[in-house]
Amino acid sequence: MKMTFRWYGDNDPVTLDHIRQIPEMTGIVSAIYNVPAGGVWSRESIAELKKKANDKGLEFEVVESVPVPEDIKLGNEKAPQLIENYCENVRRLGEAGVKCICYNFMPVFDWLRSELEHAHTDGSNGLAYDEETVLAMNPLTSELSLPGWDESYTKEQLKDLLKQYEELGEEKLWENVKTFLEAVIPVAEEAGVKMAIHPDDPPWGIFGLPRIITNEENLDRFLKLVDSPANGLTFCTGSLGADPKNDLVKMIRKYEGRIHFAHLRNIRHTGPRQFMETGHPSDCGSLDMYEIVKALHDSKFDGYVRPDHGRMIWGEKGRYGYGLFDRALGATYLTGLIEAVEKSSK
Ligand code: CS2
Ligand code: MN
Repeated sequence: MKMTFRWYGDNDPVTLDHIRQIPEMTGIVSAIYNVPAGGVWSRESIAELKKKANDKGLEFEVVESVPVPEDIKLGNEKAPQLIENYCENVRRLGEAGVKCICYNFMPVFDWLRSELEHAHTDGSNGLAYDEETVLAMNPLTSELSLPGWDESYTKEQLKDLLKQYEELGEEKLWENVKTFLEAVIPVAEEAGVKMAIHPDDPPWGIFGLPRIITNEENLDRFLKLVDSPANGLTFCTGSLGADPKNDLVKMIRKYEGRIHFAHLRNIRHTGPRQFMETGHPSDCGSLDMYEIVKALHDSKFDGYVRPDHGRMIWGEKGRYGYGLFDRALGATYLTGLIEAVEKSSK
C-alpha cells in the first residue's frame, strides 16, 4: 500500500514541504483546479503539477478528482461531447504516468454536512452531519444554505438542478453512469489508468436527489456495469461507514481486485442519520480501522491509501477537512497499522 496525501495546489495552505516530511509519504493526490468541470486539462499543466511533486521527492500517480459535469450525470444533449472531453483527460493523465483517477457521480453536492466546526470535548473541531438540520435547509423550500455549499450556483439555478434530478430519478442515473463507463473504461484500460469511483457521502439520497453509490447491493451492480478491473472503487470508509448497515470489512473482502484507492478515516455514529468525523484511530469513532486495514491486506490490496478529512487541532485554521495536523497524525497512525498487519501475517 502506498501512503498519499491530498494536495490542493499552490493555493493550499498545506505545502509540499509539509507533506514530504510526513514519514513514509510516497506521493500527492491532486488535480488541475483552474479548469471548470467538463474542460480538457492541458498537457503542460499536468506536466507542471507532476514536476512540482517530483521535485520534492513525491510521486503524482493519483488524481482526485476529474469531476464529472452535471450534464453527463443528467445525460442531456451536451453529454456526448463532455464524455469525449473526459476520455481525453484520462488519456493525457495516463501519458503523464497517472495510475488512478478518483471521481464521483453524486448529483449536485459533493459531501454534505450540517456543521463544519462541530466542537469536540478536547477543544478540537470537525465536520458533522445531522439529517434533521440538513432537511430543514432544503433549497426547494427554504432560503437557508448549509455551510460549504457550492457558491457558484444561484438559489434559482440550484432549484432548477434539483428539479431536473428529481424528474430523472435513480434508474435513469444508473443508465447515465453506464453510458459514461462504457465510453471511459476502454480508454482507461488503454491508458493504463484505474478508474476509482468515490461513494456518495452520506450514502443515501437527500432532497429527492438520487444517489446510487451507497451500499453493497449498489456497488455490486455498479461493478458489473462494465466488468473490468479498470472500473473500480475508491473505498472511502468514512462515506460508506456513515450508514451502519454497511459491513465495510465484508465489502473490502468481496471487492478484492476492484479497490484501487482507499480513504481511511473514522466517524462516530451519534444517532440515526447523525454522525461526526473524529480522529482516525479506531477508539475515536465507530469504525474498526484495524479490521479495515487487515481486510485490505488480506485481499492483497496494493493500491493507494490516504488519510481523509481531519479535524482542526492545535489551533489550525484551514480548508475544512483538509488541514495538515490531524491528517498527518492520521497518516502516521495508518502507516503503523499497515506495518503491524503486514509483519504479523508473515
Ligand atoms: C471528499 C470528496 O470524502 C472525500 O474524500 O473530500 O470531496 C472526494 O474527494 C470526492 O467526492 C471525490 O470525487
Ligand atoms: Mn473520501
